[in-house]
Amino acid sequence: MKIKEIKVFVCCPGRNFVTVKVITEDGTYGLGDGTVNGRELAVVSYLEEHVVPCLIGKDAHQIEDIWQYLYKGAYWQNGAISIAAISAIDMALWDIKGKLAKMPVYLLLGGKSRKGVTVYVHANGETIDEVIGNLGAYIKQGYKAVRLQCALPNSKGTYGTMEGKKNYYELQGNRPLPPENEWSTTKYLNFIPELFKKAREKFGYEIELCHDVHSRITPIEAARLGKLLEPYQLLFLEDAVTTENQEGYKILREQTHIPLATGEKFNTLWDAKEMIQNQWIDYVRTAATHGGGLTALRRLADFASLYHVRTAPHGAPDLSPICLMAHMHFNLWAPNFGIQEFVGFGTPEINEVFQYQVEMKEGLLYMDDQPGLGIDFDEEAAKKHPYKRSYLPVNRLEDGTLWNW
Ligand code: GCO
Ligand code: MG
Repeated sequence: MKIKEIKVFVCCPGRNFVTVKVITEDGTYGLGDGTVNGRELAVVSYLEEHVVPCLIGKDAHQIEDIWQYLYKGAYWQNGAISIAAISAIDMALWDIKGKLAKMPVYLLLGGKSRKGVTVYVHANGETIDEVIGNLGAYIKQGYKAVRLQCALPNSKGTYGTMEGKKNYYELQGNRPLPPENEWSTTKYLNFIPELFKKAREKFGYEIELCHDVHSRITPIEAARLGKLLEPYQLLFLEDAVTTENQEGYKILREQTHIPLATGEKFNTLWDAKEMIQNQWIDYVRTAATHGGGLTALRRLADFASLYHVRTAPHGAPDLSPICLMAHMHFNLWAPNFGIQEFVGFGTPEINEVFQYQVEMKEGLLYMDDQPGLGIDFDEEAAKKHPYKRSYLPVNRLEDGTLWNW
């Protein structure tokens, strides 16, 4: 089944998304997400200039060969932009394969390992009381796992909080230049354990809790945080330390028994190889959009399963609903699936552009069985929301030193 045309879209229904549509000679089409937050047009250009011309006329069924062709064949294997482009094509090809086979993609992966997909949602806030209030509301709705993030008192912007805005999706759109946040590790380490103490005092130990450090501290500081948080029995502590140096997780692992998660920025299995095979982490959080699509995630999950590492795919607002749907299939299949990050059902603008059906019951997400990934993209609706240049914030220490955001 020959590939006839590939269209690349970038739209901003509240935030920017890069969408790929691969169309075959019989008119069947598949969709993929290639969004790299703050660098969207680099992926568009990589696809349009360097990928699309090579794929016209190729057999859409040969997913593995196309993956290798775009990865090994480029010579420049790695990198966030090129992998996002490969990921988008890969998702679209699985979507096509499912549609042609008249089967949901999870059946092609090997079938269901579970009835639904357990998710964790985000309770954010400007104060501990606000976070606890939001946590209570999620528990009432039936969620079984919640990530807690709280603004540091007297700080200029804290990751994961809403800066007083209501809509978490909008927050990451429309920033024509990078805003600047401020960071103090001392303030953070002194403050954050109180959040979890209060959460456990109020809601007990049945609700699963997690927290994202966003790679701002060193291994030994993270070890201290891990110890401080141990009494509150987190499901996991995410991105305690940057991952360029995988050995950082060894130090952390030796000091604390808090479960560790990382991987949202991994582009290949090799980025995670040492941490997984040494069992320094418990959850690998790589997303289909940033880790090479379903073809690569499948391989990552199988490798991780040898070492008791579970999958917990990244599901931030900058991953489009196409990625969410790809994850639904992956999560239903992966025997070592752990949990899916979930930021909710999308705004009316997002849902006007992307049509998909997921439903939450008692903390698990379900979808209807549809051929392929089960999502559609409305090109006309997307045109109403043109791309807006937008950046993630940058972070500085109180003395002005540039820090990880
Ligand atoms: C998460 C992530 C996100 C990232 C975002 C960057 O755990 O959900 O850390 O919030 O910051 O995806 O684009
Ligand atoms: Mg994260």
